[in-house]
Amino acid sequence: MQKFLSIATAVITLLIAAVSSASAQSEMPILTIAGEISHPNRGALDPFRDAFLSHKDKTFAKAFAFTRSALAALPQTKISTNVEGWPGKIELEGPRLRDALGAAGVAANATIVATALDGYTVELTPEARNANDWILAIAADGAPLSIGGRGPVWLIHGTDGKAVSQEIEATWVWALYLLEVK
Ligand SMILES: Nc1nc2c(c(=O)[nH]1)N[C@H]1C(S)=C(S)[C@@H](COP(=O)(O)O)O[C@H]1N2
Ligand SMILES: [Mo]
Repeated sequence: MQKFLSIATAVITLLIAAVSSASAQSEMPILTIAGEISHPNRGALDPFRDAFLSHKDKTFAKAFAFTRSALAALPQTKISTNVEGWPGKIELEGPRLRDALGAAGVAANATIVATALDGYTVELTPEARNANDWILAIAADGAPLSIGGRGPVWLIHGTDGKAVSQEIEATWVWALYLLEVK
């Protein structure tokens, strides 16, 4: 009986280990926070595995890679915004930029460069970050953002449904995949 129990315990332990290592590898990261961070969850850029980043001449010694579930596990905020030329008001949902940066251990006085898949970049100073309630939207009107759409992540802030200037609109980054901490 005792032998059976210890074998059963060993099997369960192995299963748990298999499931947890599978879940650690089963979902792709969609947003990387790279550079001067104090809570990295991955190491330096690997030119082979990180081919896209490498092709874009990025380098970093450490980073925090967020899967969509990890972003969805942070407290979620909804904002609404409306821009001329859009079909109407849209509601965006995701974690606060502040919370994601906090999880990665980004200093409050750091400047951040946000880069999208199409190469569009926006620099966010601490002042710009604090001036608005920025979110890392992962869904719009209840539907997940997609790659090929405005995903994987849309860096944006609310405007209380009011119209915004082109200047403000230009600071919102859709197709975001990289935040570099300077
Ligand atoms: N990835 C990405 N984000 C972007 C842009 C872009 O070209 N690529 N253009 C910016 C500018 S200049 C504006 S005005 C708005 C454009 O939003 P639109 O796609 O609805 O025109 O997104 C901003 N975010
Ligand atoms: Mo624009």
